[in-house]
Amino acid sequence: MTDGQESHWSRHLSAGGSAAEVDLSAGGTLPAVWLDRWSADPQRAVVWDAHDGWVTGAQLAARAQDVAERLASAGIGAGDRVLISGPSSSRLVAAHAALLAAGAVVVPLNGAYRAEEVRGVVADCRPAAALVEGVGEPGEWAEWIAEAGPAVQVTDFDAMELAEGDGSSAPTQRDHGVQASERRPDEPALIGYTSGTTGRPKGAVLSHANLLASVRALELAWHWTPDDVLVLALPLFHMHGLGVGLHGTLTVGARAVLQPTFEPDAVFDAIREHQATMFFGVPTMYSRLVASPRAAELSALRLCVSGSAPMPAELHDAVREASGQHVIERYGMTETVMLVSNPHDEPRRAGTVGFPLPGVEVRLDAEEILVRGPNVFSGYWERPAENAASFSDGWFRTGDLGQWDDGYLRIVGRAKELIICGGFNVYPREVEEVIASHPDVAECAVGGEPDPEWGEVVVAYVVAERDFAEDELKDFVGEHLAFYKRPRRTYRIDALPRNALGKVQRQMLGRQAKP
Ligand code: MCA
Ligand code: AMP
Repeated sequence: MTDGQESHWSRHLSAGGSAAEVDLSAGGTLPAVWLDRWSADPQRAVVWDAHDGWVTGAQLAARAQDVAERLASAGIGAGDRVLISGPSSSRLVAAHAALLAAGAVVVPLNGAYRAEEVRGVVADCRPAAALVEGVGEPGEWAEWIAEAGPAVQVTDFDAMELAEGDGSSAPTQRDHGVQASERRPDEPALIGYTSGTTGRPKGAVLSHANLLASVRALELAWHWTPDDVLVLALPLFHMHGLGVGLHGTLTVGARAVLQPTFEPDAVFDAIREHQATMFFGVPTMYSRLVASPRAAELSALRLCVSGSAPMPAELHDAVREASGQHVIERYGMTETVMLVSNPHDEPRRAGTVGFPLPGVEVRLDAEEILVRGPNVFSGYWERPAENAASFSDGWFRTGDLGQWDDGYLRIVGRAKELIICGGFNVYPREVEEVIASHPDVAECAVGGEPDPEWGEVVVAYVVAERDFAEDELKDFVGEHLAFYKRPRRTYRIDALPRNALGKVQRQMLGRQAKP
């Protein structure tokens, strides 16, 4: 950590210590901390969902114990990958806790994934089981999973009618609080998939220590306490909702109101009914909240945090004018969980993502942001070549470009080919491969166009013998990939702009487009 970075946190941590003295590993692992909390204060409400209302620590622990026993009978234990996907619910939370306590490596998947995306992940990480519900049409996911991994046991969070294992690798059935205490911080805990620049899914392997360090840093930076109530309308299959919102809540011993979809009115109702104190969202959510006649109700919160995509300065201003809230913008990645945040106590600067979080070191290499710290993953699952390219002397190359602005980090662009639409990441290559498979497309390229509501939207440039109806390629892509990867517009062009080496020059694409 540079001197400047460390002295910032020395001034801001309520403990008054230097960042180097802060124990980001306190408690050992997430499941150990959670189960300790649930047994110490069993009647305390922890998460709320519309089906079950407030669920206590004792109830979560009992459900997690049930899942853990079924996992054990099925022979699933330490190191086994297990897919999990479904709308946010307390049952999903209990299943997630059970998996972590059992030492399984959780692989959260977006429920909007289509066949090719699901099969790609299954083929890559070879899971032992999949806990999925409320995703796709009935039976679709089971079929897709079976196509790529015939031995994978597919079930839902509660039924858990997993086949009996052969006993050879079955962990003994015992209290999963004991199991949780056996987890080592350096064991893998979670694999977060990203499509990557090659179009092939790649899984970022995060250890228990990585996940814990990140939430401990946020606990300090955002003064997160057991008194906080978070309205959590982000999906629990990406790092923002899961690694920040849920893990933070459970680790700190706070409470969360889970909402399986984002509806501004439901957010305002939750703030009122549950005396919520915090909201975390992507910029698109803030633009919808601020457009509501109820926007002033955000003023009841003590903290609003935005991330996953850049928040425009005008949106910061609009939220402030409507509600008095000065949103904390922060920056993170699946591979690192959270890295940098605007401060709690000092001025928050719109257009910047703030200071490196406690324990995190950030440096710039020709504008590329490089990071190091206890929260940073150790590599992608079985990708030695990509791992070698992703790290330089132990520093992870984020592919994002930044500049320092009086100690605050400003993100000024991306070196990687990534489009962020409504907080969801889209890698052009993956979409291009699908569009190129259309029989009437000779060549294509995919890019991002600025958009006031979504930040960026996906657009397609095609070389073809005929025109395409407005939604034709959008619908075609939607048959193969999740909804947010569909191009919103299609431009027919004469030829893709290429450089002398034949590489498509994406920055030239917009200029080629015909109206
Ligand atoms: C919905 N649609 C989208 C998106 N969301 N299209 C592109 N990109 C999107 N993000 C489509 C719908 O299918 C529909 O299409 C049309 O847009 C209108 O949908 P609408 O009902 O308005 O959308 P919604 O269901 O209200 O969803 C908007 C949303 C959602 C709530 C903002 O996109 C969302 O949950 N985003 C958060 C993603 C997230 O969690 N990212 C964190 C990644 P049609 O009309 O054709 O049917 S983790 C990360 O990035 C790192 C770690 C970090 O720093 O946080
Ligand atoms: P993901 O791969 O889904 O974890 O997305 C991580 C990427 O989201 C980062 O590499 C950034 O490009 C982007 N990102 C996250 N937070 C911000 C932010 N506050 N401002 C700009 N970009 C962000």
